[in-house]
Parts: sequence; structure tokens; C-alpha cells
Amino acid sequence: MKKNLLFTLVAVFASVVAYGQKTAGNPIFEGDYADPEGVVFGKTYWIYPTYSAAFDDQLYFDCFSSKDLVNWKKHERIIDQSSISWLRRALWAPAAIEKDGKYYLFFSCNDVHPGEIGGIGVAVADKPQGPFKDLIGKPLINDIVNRAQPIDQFVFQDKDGTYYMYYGGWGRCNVVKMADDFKSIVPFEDGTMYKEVTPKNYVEGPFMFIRDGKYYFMWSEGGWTGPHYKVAYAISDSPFGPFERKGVILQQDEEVARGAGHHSVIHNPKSDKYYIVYHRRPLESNKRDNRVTCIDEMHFAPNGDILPVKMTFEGVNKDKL
Ligand code: FUB
Repeated sequence: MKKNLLFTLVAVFASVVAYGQKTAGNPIFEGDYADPEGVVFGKTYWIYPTYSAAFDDQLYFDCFSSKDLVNWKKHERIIDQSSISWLRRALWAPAAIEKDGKYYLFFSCNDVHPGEIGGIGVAVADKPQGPFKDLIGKPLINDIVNRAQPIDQFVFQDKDGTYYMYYGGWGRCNVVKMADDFKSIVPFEDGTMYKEVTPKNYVEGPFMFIRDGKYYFMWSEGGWTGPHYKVAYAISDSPFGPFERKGVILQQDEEVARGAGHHSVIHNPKSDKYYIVYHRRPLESNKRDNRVTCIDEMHFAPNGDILPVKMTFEGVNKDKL
């Protein structure tokens, strides 16, 4: 009886501590997850990461939701091999958007090389947590154009409502225009289908957001398997660039972690706070797939430049939308 009472008291104390938790702590959830795409749907924060494991085991995505950036709920297997007939391996780098009450999840798979089936696909669901089903039953982009491997897609809505997709590995980045139903890509006004926008030192993981009317284009540099992975950025007046590299804003810190990169940015319009969601490798590890998802606040200089991000173990404070 006494033992039970003690157990109950400990459990109550633990949940009070957990409830009162003020900062997220980094990593924000357990497990090896990389390439996190942070996005806001309604009053909920969502993170869609790659399941970081051997390529042959990367056959599904989990995602995570939170009301406050601190307490995260896991949603398992929001899409898997049963709903993508052409998925063989290496399901990577999800990108999620909402349009007209439907949720679209863009993904890449198979680590595609010339002559192979794979590349960027798109799935749809009625809820952010899925279940997602392949929308077209084949890749949206299979070909290697401008030497860019079709991976690491990011779908961006411009000021006029047009959706563009930035993508590319192997050190090259393309932008394409999306059809309204996301079932295909469509020509730009000049008739071209692909525009190369590769900035200096670009490797992969493009991301775009607008702040004060300017286009902030960001990407990862270095090799994702090593310690020197990092994030750099450019500011432009156009979604097509030119993207002149301004500098690195996220990189390894000998006191905190290595291999920090492939990020996304979440903005809370109410508080006007910006958060960088990224993966990093713990200091004590040199395992390729031991990548964990973290969030830290991103700050700007008065002239609009992004200030170097200080990676932390504490993470961010509670932030309700
Ligand atoms: O997680 C698989 C690959 O690693 C991504 O596509 C790259 O951006 C790198 O993060």
C-alpha cells in the first residue's frame, strides 16, 4: 500500500514537472530523424522529418505535432511503401503544405540515378497526420535536369499565390512551377520548365521564406555524413534570384553538436518569432544516421541579415500560436 502511494506521488510529481516544462530541450523528440520540415497548420506546429536509417530501411515517414513547440506528439507511419508503388528505398526529406482543405506531402525516394525510376513524388491526405496516398502513382520529377538529383524538394507559395518547388542534390538547385492540382509541373511564362538557381557552395536542402517583402533563400553545404554540414543563405528581390551567398548561419559547435544542417524555418506571426528546425549529430557520435531533430530561435540584424544561430541543449521556450 505504502509502495503504491509512493509510486503515485512520484508519477504525479513527474507529470507536474513535465506539464510545467518551459523549454523544448534539444533534441525535441526521441529517435534518429533528419531533414525536418517545420510547418504551421492552423494552431498547430508540425514537423515532417526523414526517418534517418540505412537507405534500404527508409520506407516510411513519421511526423510530430505540437501546440506549443515544447510538447510533441508522434504520429506513426503517415505514409509507407504500401501507398507508393515505386518506392524501393531512401524515402527522404518530406515537405508538407495545405491547400483547399487537403494536405500534400512531397517526398523523394530511391536515391535516383540516371536511367532509374525514382525522384520526387507527391501524396495527399485529408489530415496533416495522414494517412497519405500517392497522388499520381509515379514520380513528379524523375529526370536529372541541370545535373540536379531530384531530391530535397521544398514547395513555396509566392506572394501572388503561385506555388514553386525548389529542389536538388549533387550541388545543383532547380526551381519549377507547380500546376494548381500539384499533379504536374507547368511551364514558366518564358516556356521553360526548369530554371537553375544554384547559389555558390550549394549542396542540397533548399528552403525559402519571405520577410519584409524580401526572399530569403537558404540551403545546406558540406557533406551530410560528416561534421562540416552547415546552412547558408541569400536574400533576393525575386523568387528566381540571383541568390548571392551572404554567409553561414548554422554550423557545428564543439560544445554542442556536429553536422548541423538540412533545416526549415517556422514563423509565428503573432509573436513574430522565427525558429530554425534542423538536424544535428550528437558530439559523442560519428554514426552517419545518428541525426536528431532540434529547434533554436533565429534572430535578425536590424538590416535584415540573419544572425548566426546559437545551437542549444535547452531549445526554445513555449510558444503558443
Ligand atoms: O536524409 C537523406 C539526405 O541526407 C537528404 O536528402 C539530404 O539533404 C541529407 O540531409
